[in-house]
Amino acid sequence: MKVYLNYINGRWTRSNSKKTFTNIDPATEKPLGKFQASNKHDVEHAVKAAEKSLPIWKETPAPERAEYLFKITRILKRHKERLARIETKEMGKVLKETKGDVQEAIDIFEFMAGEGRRLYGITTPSELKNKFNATVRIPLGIVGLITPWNFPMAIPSWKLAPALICGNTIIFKPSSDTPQSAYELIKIIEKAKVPKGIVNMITGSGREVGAPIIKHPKVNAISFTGSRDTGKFITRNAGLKKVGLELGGKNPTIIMDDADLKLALNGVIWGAFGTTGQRCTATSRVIIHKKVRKKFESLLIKETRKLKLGSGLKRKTDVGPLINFGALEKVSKYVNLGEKEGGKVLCGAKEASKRGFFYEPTIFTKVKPHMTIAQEEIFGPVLAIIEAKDLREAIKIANQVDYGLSSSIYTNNVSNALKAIEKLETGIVYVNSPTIGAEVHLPFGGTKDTGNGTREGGTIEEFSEIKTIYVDYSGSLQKAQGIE
Ligand code: TXE
Repeated sequence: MKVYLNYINGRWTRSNSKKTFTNIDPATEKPLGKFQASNKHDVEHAVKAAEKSLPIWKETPAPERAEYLFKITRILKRHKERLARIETKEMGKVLKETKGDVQEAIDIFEFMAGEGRRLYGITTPSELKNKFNATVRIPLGIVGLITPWNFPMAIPSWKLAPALICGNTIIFKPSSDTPQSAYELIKIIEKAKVPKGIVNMITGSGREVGAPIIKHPKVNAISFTGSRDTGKFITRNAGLKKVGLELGGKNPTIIMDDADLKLALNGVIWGAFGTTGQRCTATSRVIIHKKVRKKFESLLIKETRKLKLGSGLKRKTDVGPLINFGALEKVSKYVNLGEKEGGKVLCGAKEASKRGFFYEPTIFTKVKPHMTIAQEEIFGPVLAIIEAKDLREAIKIANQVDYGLSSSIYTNNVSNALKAIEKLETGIVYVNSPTIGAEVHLPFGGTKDTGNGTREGGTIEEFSEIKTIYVDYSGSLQKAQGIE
């Protein structure tokens, strides 16, 4: 079986631990390759490389840094089909979705390459004569990127591209469920001839690799996407580092009695069961006006039963497997809990195959807002339907969760739409489309427990800071605030 290596200081390197772990295909449970089970010594090695290359990269003009990003974009485009197949094999989601995942990587590298000729600061008048005031963007230094498995190429790219264009050097730790996608991405960065030491990748566990990155005194910032528990661990252990967190959601779709139900139906199916429900923006709650609940449910059951489970590599498959056995157990546990707490199963609620981590798309009705399946992130193909008597109540229910990532409303009434836009407490609101479907050039992130207020995507905020500049050309000592 192929053994994959770490990428440190421009060289493919074995871990100091001499240990490996095995990457598994979730559809077949077959091994795909062995990856380095790295440790804190590898992190140390990578930090040294990142430290050494930082002055060089920082001083490279941003438009020149951008040329590398354009190159990465071009190579990604050429390899899109191949990369999508690799992703599907190790992560499970269907090919059309992994193609979208690679496309997202292409888009963000292209967008951030353009940023190389912007990186805007501001100029503003001074309160004094003969004085010039401005701001410029500066890099943070060494940044640690820790990523999950559900968008194996898009999420790392969402972090790598802005971190690179802003002039940072990088220690990247991908999820151990999708190390091959990360490996392929780094191969492309190597092919684009990004100078050595600027991007370093180390595979391994959260405890052995993630934690040492988070705690390392020379790492200046952490950008993390993953579970709320790990997010909290980072907050407790990162000291004064700048930290960006994206920690998931419990995303509602509100369906009003004036909505186009066919449109809502397609949106809910895609939002709830696309990526087997394993998106931070997945639709996990439908909050529906009581007048249309029954009709919508019968349409939804019919369509959901038509979904074909199977290998994501097969053209006819709609829903792939869950990521691993732990996820399968977690989903089963929540479904049992949902039934115990009084939810009524409309379809699904069982494992779907002896081999592979398949679980049938599952719909609960008669769900009350306080129930566990209406509150906690399940991260699987499980949808809870909650009835509401009007828009006010629907919005109240929508907001009654700890998370605040994404929400959507289906309505043909413009006042309903605008009220929802105003009142929904999420970082992203969709009107007449599902809770998923972010575009890379818009800010992405959420309120409340979804994170710590940072945004990713079309913004460089997370990966740069601001230097404020005052130039006094009066030739005399001028004091601000009118001090004589
Ligand atoms: O996440 P973890 P997992 C949620 C979702 C899912 C659950 C568990 O509910 O079911 O999290 O998924 C690294 N120090 N989301 O176990 O553990 C880890 O190695 C440093 C939502 O995959 O948070 C991996 O690289 N790093 C989510 C990354 O953190 C640590 C996407 C994520 O792993 C670490 C994924 C530690 N102590 C899961 N522990 C979203 N927001 O979309 C783990 N890691």
